[in-house]
Amino acid sequence: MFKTLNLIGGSWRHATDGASTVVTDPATDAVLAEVPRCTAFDVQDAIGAAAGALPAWRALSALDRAKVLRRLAALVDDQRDRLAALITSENGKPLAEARAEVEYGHGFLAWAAEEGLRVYGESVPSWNTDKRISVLRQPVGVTAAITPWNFPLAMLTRKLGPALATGCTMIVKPATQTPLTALALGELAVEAGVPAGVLNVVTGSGPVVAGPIFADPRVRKVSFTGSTEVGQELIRLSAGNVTRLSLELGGHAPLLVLDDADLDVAVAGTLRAKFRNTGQSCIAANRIYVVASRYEEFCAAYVEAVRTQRVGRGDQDVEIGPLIDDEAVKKVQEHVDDAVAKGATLACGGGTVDLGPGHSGRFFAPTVLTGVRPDMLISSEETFGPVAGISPVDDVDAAVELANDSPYGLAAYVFGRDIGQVTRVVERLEYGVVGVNDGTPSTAQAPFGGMKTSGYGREGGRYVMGEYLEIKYVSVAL
Ligand code: TXE
Repeated sequence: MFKTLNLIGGSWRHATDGASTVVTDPATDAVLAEVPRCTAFDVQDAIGAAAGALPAWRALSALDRAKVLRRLAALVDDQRDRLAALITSENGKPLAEARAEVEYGHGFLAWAAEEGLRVYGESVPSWNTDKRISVLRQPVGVTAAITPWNFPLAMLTRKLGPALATGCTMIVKPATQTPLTALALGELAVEAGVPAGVLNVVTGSGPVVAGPIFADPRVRKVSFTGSTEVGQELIRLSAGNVTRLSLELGGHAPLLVLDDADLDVAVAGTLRAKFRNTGQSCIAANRIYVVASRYEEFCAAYVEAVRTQRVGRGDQDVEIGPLIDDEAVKKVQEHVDDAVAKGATLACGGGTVDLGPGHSGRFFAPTVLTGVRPDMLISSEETFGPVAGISPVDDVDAAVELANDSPYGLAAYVFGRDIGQVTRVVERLEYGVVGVNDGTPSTAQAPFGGMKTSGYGREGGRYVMGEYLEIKYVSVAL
């Protein structure tokens, strides 16, 4: 086990009032650890530590910061088995997926370390020949990250890497269900030589942390990944000090299977796009639209593939782990029941699976519903579970129209072979990420983020660096 106390200003601390919360394994209900339930004073201390560490950290050369981040990335890589086991124990995901998350999360640190060396300013030719215009890009300052439980490591490294690379300091608040991975990363950061106060990790309730963060004018930026409702609350809280925000919120990804799609590629891609992380992903394919000419064939092959998915504890050889908590089970069941009541056909699954002693009641059978219509909850709300809803569509235009008919705009998928048709569809989709014959498009080198109520800001690639940089224009009269 890694550290289980809060990291504030380089020291490991209990909450000021001694309060703590128990972290449990969603697969077994076993108690994993107790972590502090931080108070507003702890958060204020963390802000003070981050502000105190800022001048020295931003004054370092980008190369010196890169050296620290490279060491952190190397430590994450060295500790991948321990980290993966920790992710599986607190999140429930199958070990193979936890390992993939560590590799994916490591990528953001490795990428940011090098991208931080390429934060260029600009010299702009002035129309006034007696003036010189230059543009500087400087760290925004103290930042905060509020992260979700579905990818406890990767959702953090994609914020932490660029923040530290650009010369910002950070306060991290992980999800209450999965604080251990964030604390482990804090421990590795200390070992890598991240100076005291540059990274602080506080565990506790969202509102308790958000209050002091948005009330303090020294915190210049907050990066949040989580639900749209909480994102909207953060927008309101950010008004007081006009705190900068990046928001990666909910999604309701459409997946289009076109008339000339390769069946095997479409089935395998849709399986990953829907069931990865037991469907608890903001880019999960929640609406599968198949053109009528391929509908029966696709549904038959897909149901057969879904039936092979093994359900069980993440430390066993399975594809589907438990849902994160009882509330999630309730919501997923409600969505399935609503769809069936409104006329969808249950092709497989449909409810929780009893795996016997030593297992919690949070295992939900991989489920496929066919004949799904827009009035069903599953068509508009994020199910966040292993439930695939498939609908037939007349043609490609109808598919695009339905795909765009959503308040969300995070990810979309297209399966088809005609490059012309696929290109036109991609250009019409109102989504920030599009996978073409690709069910797993996320990677550290590419910008990830959404449109509409899925939020704003981009994480990954060179684009994320701008999220942690201020632009300063300097005019010099000669
Ligand atoms: O998210 P929350 P929850 C979606 C998904 C899921 C639903 C609810 O549909 O079923 O949201 O999940 C912190 N001020 N996504 O309840 O509440 C919280 O402690 C400040 C999509 O877990 O948004 C955690 O650290 N912070 C998503 C983080 O916000 C607050 C991933 C996310 O929790 C807060 C997760 C507050 N008032 C859920 N309230 C994605 N985009 O991948 C909570 N938090």
